[in-house]
Amino acid sequence: MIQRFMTTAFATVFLTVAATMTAFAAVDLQVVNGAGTPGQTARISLKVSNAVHLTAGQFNVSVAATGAPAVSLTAVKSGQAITAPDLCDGCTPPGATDSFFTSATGSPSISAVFLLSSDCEAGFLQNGECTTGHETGGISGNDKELAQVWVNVPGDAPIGTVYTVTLDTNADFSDAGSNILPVTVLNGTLTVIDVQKGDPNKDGQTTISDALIGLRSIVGLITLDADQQQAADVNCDGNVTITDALLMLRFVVGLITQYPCP
Ligand SMILES: [Ca+2]
Ligand SMILES: [Ca+2]
Repeated sequence: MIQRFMTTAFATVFLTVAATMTAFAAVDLQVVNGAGTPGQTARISLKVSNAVHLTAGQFNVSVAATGAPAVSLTAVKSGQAITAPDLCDGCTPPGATDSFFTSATGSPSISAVFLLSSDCEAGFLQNGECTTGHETGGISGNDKELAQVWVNVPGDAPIGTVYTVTLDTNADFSDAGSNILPVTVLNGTLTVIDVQKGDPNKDGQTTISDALIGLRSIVGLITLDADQQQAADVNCDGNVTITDALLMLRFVVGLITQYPCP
């Protein structure tokens, strides 16, 4: 009797462990809330967390607001996490359309498919399959920018409009070992703004490009329009100077998270 109980107990433990080993943790796919100005292109960032050698998947993004003019989604492009030359074949710098990223265009929703390389540690490839735990390809970690969704904000979109950005994964993601990974999505928003501090190129975020615009205007290579002048004057002293450019650079690298004035 005791022996049968023990056998059953061991079998239960074994099955539980086996089930745990084959159940993969969900990858989180998140919309980073963004902003855009009317008549300009905004980039909505999609980040993944809990990724372990994420190599493939597909998703759909919709951007809509009740009663507001419809946006046009022009492309899904590679994110900052996809920079390593060995991460995919034929990769180009972030923001470019990569061969591994295919997307449909031109409507309030867009679908994309991505496929990264799935490498294996030397000596662990047997019969064409990589031994579990020895995959090396794909994206791993948290807060990795998988993609940027490029959105044309309509010229007549009222300031303050909040578009809802909805994600849908109609197929599970998979890892370098071809294991199916469940996906948890977190939706976000795209807010229509007039002028955003630190964003003279009006793409909804501060990047190195904005700091360079400030620097180029300081040395007279370019002339800023009124909106750009207001966006690049991040300390609100009425002029665009080296101080503003440095503040934007500090923002880009994360040394500051907000500007001295709104
Ligand atoms: Ca910008
Ligand atoms: Ca200034």
